[in-house]
Amino acid sequence: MNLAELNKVALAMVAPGKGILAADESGGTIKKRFDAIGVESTEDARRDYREMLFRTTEAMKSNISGVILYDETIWQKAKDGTPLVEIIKKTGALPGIKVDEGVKPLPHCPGEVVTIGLDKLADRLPKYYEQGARFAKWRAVIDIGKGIPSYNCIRANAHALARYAALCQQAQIVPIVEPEVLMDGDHDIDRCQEVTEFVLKETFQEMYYAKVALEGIVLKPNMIVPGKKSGKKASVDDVAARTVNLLKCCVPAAVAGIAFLSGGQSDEEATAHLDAMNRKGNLPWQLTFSYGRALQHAPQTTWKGKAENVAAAQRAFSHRAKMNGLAAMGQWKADLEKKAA
Ligand code: 5MM
Repeated sequence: MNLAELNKVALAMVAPGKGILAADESGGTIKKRFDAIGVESTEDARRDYREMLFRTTEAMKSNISGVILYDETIWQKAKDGTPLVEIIKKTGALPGIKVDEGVKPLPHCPGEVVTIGLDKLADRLPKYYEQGARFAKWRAVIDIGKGIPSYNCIRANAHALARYAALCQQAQIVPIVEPEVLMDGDHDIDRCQEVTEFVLKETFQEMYYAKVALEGIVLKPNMIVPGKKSGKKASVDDVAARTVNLLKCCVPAAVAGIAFLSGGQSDEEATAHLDAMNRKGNLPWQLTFSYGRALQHAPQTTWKGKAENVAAAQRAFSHRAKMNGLAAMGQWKADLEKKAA
């Protein structure tokens, strides 16, 4: 393992004003997104949609440091035969790959899941590296509900994340470590904070045991927000203060960077929260975005699978990428959204 090189890649992923496009929706998730805009999820439609994003030169060059791809996409070619990874690389962004194989129910823990995919990972990683991937992603899913999460669920997921991260570093690939505490429940913001703290501490402890070099990872955490079904709303300042304070307590300064997931927040909320955190300044790590929905909702609903909407959808993507790029530097202003509208 060349740690200096891993650190260089990890720092490039969180370069000032840039963040990560999470375009790694698995078959079921992309179908859900396409159903919502009336598009049939065929291999060609998925290719056309993703090609459209990767060919959005302004966004890709200025505000996107890397793209997380699904296995299908990393091998796919654009309509003109150019490999999609080459299109990404030409913009200066790094190709990355989702390597987890989704979640399975955790035995004896009703309602809880564990992320799988470790078995053949050591053999798969060099092939992805060969294909151009310089970073990878593994997402653990922790739900909050009555009596959950259990310690068994947190520990099993943290252990898998650590084993994945060590395998990636061994293959000279930067692991994005994503322990996502879902915001879907009816819990309040205090409960989100309590569970996220436990999950982060456990994840870093497991990474310590697995000898993961923190300078060669990017953490992808959730923000501290009340559950969607709680009917409660927290102020932007409260979310930012709680999230930053918690990260300071749980994330060693050696970590190369932090790139948040959006988790189902609205596009503008995800941007405003990131901006407010970066305005606090004086943090040991760069804080940026690794958004899926909060970057893609606007281009998807504009595109609707129609060739005549491509230019407008690319403008919508560029706008969200630019807003989040500004937020990653604490320079976003709400009236920039209104102006664009
Ligand atoms: C883009 O969505 C990713 C893939 O999800 P599935 O494996 O469930 O299809 C997802 O892992 C994503 O990278 C993160 O959860 C962050 O996405 P959001 O939409 O929360 O920013």
